[in-house]
Amino acid sequence: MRLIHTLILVSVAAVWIQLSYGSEKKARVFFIEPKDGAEVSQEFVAKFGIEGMELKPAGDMTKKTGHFHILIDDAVTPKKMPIPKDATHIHYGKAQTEGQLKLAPGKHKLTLLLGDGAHLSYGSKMSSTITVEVK
Ligand SMILES: [Cu+2]
Repeated sequence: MRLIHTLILVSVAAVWIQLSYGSEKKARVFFIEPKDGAEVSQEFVAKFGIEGMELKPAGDMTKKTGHFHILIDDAVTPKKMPIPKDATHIHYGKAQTEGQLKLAPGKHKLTLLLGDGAHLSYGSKMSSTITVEVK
């Protein structure tokens, strides 16, 4: 009887660890639109997706939450570093899940990056980069 109880406890613990570790590991951000390599017009709407973490407006310091940023032709801000606020680093501090972009014709690299309530980068693990061809 005691052995069975121990076995049940161990398997419950194993499932719990797997679930919590699994969700942590799976957290990601991604572009819903446009798709990588897509042709877009100079003004277009980008849509953002997130899994395993939650969106909160800037200023909200709840753990494992944040807001989106779009980096235009720029490198991912290193983890825990402040994401600059300039023409190539756009903040979606109201927890928006889409934004209108205006780009010059040609090839552009767009990086979606999650930052916390204080605009500190979650690093490359919480980023996603695509290339678009602006007509
Ligand atoms: Cu920000």
